Amino acid sequence: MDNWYTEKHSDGVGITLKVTKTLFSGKSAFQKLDIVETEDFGRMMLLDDLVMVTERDEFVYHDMIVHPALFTHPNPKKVLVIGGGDGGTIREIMKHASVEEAVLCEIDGLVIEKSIELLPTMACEINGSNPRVKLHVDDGIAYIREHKNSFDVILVDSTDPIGPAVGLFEEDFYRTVFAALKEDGIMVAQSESPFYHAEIQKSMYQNLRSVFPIVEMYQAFVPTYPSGLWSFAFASKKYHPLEAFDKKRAAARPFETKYYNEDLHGGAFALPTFARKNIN
Ligand code: AG3
Repeated sequence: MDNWYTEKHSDGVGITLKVTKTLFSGKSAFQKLDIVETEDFGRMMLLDDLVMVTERDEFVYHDMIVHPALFTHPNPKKVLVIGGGDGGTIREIMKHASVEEAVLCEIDGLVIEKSIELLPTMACEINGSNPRVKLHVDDGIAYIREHKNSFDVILVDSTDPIGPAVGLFEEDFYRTVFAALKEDGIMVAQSESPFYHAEIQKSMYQNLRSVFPIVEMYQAFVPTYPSGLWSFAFASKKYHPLEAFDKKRAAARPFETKYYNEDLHGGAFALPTFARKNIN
């Protein structure tokens, strides 16, 4: 008897993966958490029945939430991740030698604990082995309120705007992020699918533009997310992601990336017309 898991993307469409084993299934104070073994995509983590990561395609999302900002900022030293309890985002940040300290502020301690136990290829830098990484199990909104003018880069690695992540898409939150960034700081937030989440994107980009002088959307292909076409919001006080980008530095990076590269950096900001229209 086969066991298939479906995340519905609309009332008539979904993505279905064959599950060979359940590794963990439980509930925290915030959400439902499942980690399963799939036939084709390695281990997969679900929060409230939505696909968060799979071992096979997480490199796309984690490369793309981190490297565009860290190669645009000329010297990122202090980086904050809000959410991101699986550790994949921190793993990519740690490849940048300029970064002296990366803080992970994740609201749900169970996500961190189970990722360390069951998703070691992602959680390899949040297991206590790296002194450059600090963990805070805390509400990201409360945390940044208390850290003004502190970070070069803030990455918002959240779930969809339902449950604990709702506040992370609001204008008030972006004002708090703005204040927590240094004078030339950059924020990147995952910004859902241009194909399925037009309404969310419209209000999210409007909210961002009322706070940040530079706001651009860029995209990446994540096979297991709704429609596969995923996006990120690049919001910046000073550095434009294309004009301030040092292509030579990105090309000379002393580490491997599986999706990001210096040519893709520019290409990712070129948007399909329907997506560009929706947010402008
Ligand atoms: N962040 C989740 C993106 C949202 C996925 N949405 C969905 N499947 N409906 C991923 C966290 C990775 N560090």
